Amino acid sequence: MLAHPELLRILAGCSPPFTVVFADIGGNRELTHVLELLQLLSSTMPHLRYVAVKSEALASELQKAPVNLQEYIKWWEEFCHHVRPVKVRRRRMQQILQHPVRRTKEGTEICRFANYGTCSKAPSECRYDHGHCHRCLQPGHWAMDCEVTEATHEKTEAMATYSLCSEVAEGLFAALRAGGREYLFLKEYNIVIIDSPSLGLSRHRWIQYGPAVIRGVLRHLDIDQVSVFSMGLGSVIFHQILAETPHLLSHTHIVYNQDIADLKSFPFEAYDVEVALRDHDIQIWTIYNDEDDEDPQAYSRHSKGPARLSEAFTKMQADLRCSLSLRNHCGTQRAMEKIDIGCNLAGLQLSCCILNASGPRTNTEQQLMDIARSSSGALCSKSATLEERSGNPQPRYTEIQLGDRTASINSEGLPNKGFAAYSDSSFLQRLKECSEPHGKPYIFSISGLSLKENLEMLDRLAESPDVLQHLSAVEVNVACPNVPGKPLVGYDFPQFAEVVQTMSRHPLFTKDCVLGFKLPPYLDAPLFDAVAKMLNEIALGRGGALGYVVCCNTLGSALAVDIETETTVLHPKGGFGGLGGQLVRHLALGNVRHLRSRLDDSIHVVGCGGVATGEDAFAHILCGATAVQVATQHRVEGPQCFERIASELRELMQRKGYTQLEDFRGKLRVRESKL
Ligand code: RRO
Repeated sequence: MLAHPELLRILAGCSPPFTVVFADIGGNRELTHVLELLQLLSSTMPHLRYVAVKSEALASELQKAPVNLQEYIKWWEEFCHHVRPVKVRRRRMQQILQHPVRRTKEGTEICRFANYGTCSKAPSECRYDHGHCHRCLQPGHWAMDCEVTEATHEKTEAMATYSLCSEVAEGLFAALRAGGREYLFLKEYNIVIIDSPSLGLSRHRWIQYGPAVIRGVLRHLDIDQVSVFSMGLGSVIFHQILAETPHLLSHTHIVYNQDIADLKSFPFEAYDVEVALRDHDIQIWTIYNDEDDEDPQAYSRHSKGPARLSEAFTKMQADLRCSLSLRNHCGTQRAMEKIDIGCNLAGLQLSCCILNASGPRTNTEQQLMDIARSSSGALCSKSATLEERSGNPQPRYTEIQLGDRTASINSEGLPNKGFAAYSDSSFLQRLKECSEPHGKPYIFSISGLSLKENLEMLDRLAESPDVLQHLSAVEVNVACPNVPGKPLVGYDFPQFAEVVQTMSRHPLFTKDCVLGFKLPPYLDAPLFDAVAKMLNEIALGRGGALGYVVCCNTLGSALAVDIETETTVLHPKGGFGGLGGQLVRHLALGNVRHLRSRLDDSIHVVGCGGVATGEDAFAHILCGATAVQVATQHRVEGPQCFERIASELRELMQRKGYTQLEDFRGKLRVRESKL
């Protein structure tokens, strides 16, 4: 410390300032050194309240000190005066090394020993140049006699905290001291070269004090944050700063040919670096440039030092890569992986409870392939009729934008490729292959124009084992509001009951093939009662094979009006169509809740209506849904919506501490106030 008081000055620049110091020197130090140290401490650290110092000599002198405070102070002053501190001389080597390496125009290194002291070698024996001044690089004199040295000598002395080498840096520093920070930008210099004489070329000292030196310089120059380009061992100093004081670093840094050389251990905690990267939005570009050289000292990323650093960082990145996609929270990824959003839908195992609804983007082979490849938990086809249908005339679909959400009105009129297309075994095989590695249940939606037509389709399926092997469920749509001349079966109770009773007894429905019904939205409690009663009777009384109901299809008789043209927006059926998306979200939630509370447990409820986010899916499940179908949002966003909604659901569950859907399914709490 006495030999390098500048280090203490750097420490003195810390904020908040030190108030207590323990001077860990040898207890047998000479009294003069101890006093010098105390004086140095009190002159550099004005905020010190307490200094503990090990010194046998001082302890024995203090035995003689008076007890009275006034007398003690006087005694101490005389004592200090009496024991004069002896200035510690810098060793010559250190004096020499405080000067940076400089070369003649021809590129020979100039001897610093000859220039600033004496060189033990004769000029002819010394491998360095003895003929030029180290300061002005002119021949004929040495730096000790150089005019430039004379002129700058005082300045160098005055900059005891650190010295800056090179003329650019000196000019820069002078400008800074004169308050001209703009100089940096005007001259396009933004480089401070720190050449601390006391650290010299010692790797170990640089590692030990380098970060403090750099922090001291930054504070002195009033620089809040820096981007770093570091090389070799400098990268270790950078990592130290990163681990200890990441707030000093801006977002992007370059590490070139990093090396920890022969250091036995890392002078920083790899864990702290990882935390700093994560919490401070910092990225590091690591560049390796192996030197193509036979010299064993030549840089190679495979040599021990670089390899050790790189290994530590590769491990870190593995965690960071996961966390980046999840908003930079390491550990979140692992926690998210533990969250299970799979479900058992009436015996069908779904790895994800979010799936597509029959309707949008389910008509063509390509559209179904896209869903197979997506994160949708199952694959549901467009409602099929026996024969192919082209549907109603265009325009038959419109969207209503409500902020960042979308509602829709459609009057498609059941366009579909026909029963055969969706039950072609080779097509189903291709779908299965697209859904690998885990595969997903295939739900065949049918919407025959009569009960007879529906039964005909069931019969054909039952007769085709090569189709059945791919089939997980048949979802009977009794709720299409758009087929001209065909009122909704789901609103025509006697007919609806007959359809359900007849179809649920069909031999197709065994444990390998589940029967579902897609219901229209109901708007009044007695209707829910009636529907639930009818479905429960089948499920309980007759041992029918009823697996689930979807709540709910679009709300019919919606009308989109064009104010400008004063016409209907849609052309078919007088402009009326089925309302879906955001505008039926709450109606769908109500239907899910109403039916869940009335239906036998063996009949599952699938929520459908206005699901555009993970929160929407969560709400459906909270109301009792086993799984959730997406229709309008699938049409708007495409099949990538399933992955997004699923991950939003996971995030929401993680935030709430849920790990599986059972943790909150159907657990909506009803708030009631007493009068
Ligand atoms: O095709 C349609 O017009 C249609 C059907 Br099948 C349906 O079930 N629900 C709907 O809103 N549109």
